[in-house]
Amino acid sequence: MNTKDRILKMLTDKKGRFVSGEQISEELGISRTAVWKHILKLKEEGHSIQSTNRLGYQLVNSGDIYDRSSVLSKLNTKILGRNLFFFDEIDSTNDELKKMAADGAPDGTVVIARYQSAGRGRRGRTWQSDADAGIYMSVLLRPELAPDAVQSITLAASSAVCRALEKYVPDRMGIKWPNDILINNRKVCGILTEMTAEPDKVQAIILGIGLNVLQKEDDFSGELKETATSLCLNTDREISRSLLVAEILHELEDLYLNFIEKGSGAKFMDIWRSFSITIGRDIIIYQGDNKWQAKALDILDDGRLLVETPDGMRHTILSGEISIRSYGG
Ligand code: BT5
Repeated sequence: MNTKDRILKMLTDKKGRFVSGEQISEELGISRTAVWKHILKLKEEGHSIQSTNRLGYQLVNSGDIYDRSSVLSKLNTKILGRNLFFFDEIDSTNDELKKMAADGAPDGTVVIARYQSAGRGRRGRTWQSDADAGIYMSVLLRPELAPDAVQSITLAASSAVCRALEKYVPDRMGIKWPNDILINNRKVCGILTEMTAEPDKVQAIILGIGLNVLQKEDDFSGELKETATSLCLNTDREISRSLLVAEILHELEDLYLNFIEKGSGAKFMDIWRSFSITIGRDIIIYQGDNKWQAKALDILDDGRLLVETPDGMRHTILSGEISIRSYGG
């Protein structure tokens, strides 16, 4: 294989993701200028290669291009994503959007990044946000709601993501309370909802969605090797991240506007329940240092989980972590 073909092979192996000029030059023992010349030749030959100074080169077909214009070209929402910011790199899309919200950004503003250097989960945990592997997106909502309605918005978000993903993964996908979307019991998506509010009124809800899309098994490190998965590891369908973003925003807008107009979350609660892998299961609940067993009976409209302990007592839980004892059983 000549050098040019080896470059094409490297790009093909990583299709849909960027390979840096530095990596190619090191692996093939050629200068970065030489890499660039070979890339030009490949483009002349008709290969569709996207290049950016910072990230390098990426083999694409038109569906794979992931940037602001490609998302906008697929968007069919009225509000969500109409004010759209797209970053190559950012600390956390939630943090960026929080600043924009404080500066008066409108309802429906969306921030997307290809890479997050400080992606966050709940309670100070980290969200692994490899460059160009996933969707890292935050949505600003400014509903006329009381602060305690925020948990409902989180349920609307997980329902919307499931609706967008179900054609890629028709079965084996489900929601673990409150917000983890799992495929075959491995986490593919996490949602981080944050809020600023006055005592009786929400000012801004920042809904952060982290979705693993193009990661291969080797891309996950540490505990995630056992616990995480990506969409492409579970589907044979072509995936376009810009289309997925547009689909998620479309589903979310549908559920959000329905919630606001009707004053009821019945629509997304039905969807949430249909995707739930929590209801009906024996679970372990972790709250602070305490850990207890129960059976999950239902989810209430405000997002609390209704459980029954072995002594027959019923309780509701507003927050915490659970693990499912009888998953798949
Ligand atoms: C979440 O937290 O699941 C919410 C994650 C939200 C991430 C998005 S990305 C866009 C926006 N900007 C941000 O900075 N954040 C949001 P939690 O339930 O606390 O789960 C965190 C745990 O999930 C970690 O402690 C790991 O165990 C696991 N984890 C981390 N990265 C993961 C990944 N890429 N895939 C699957 N699991 C992951």
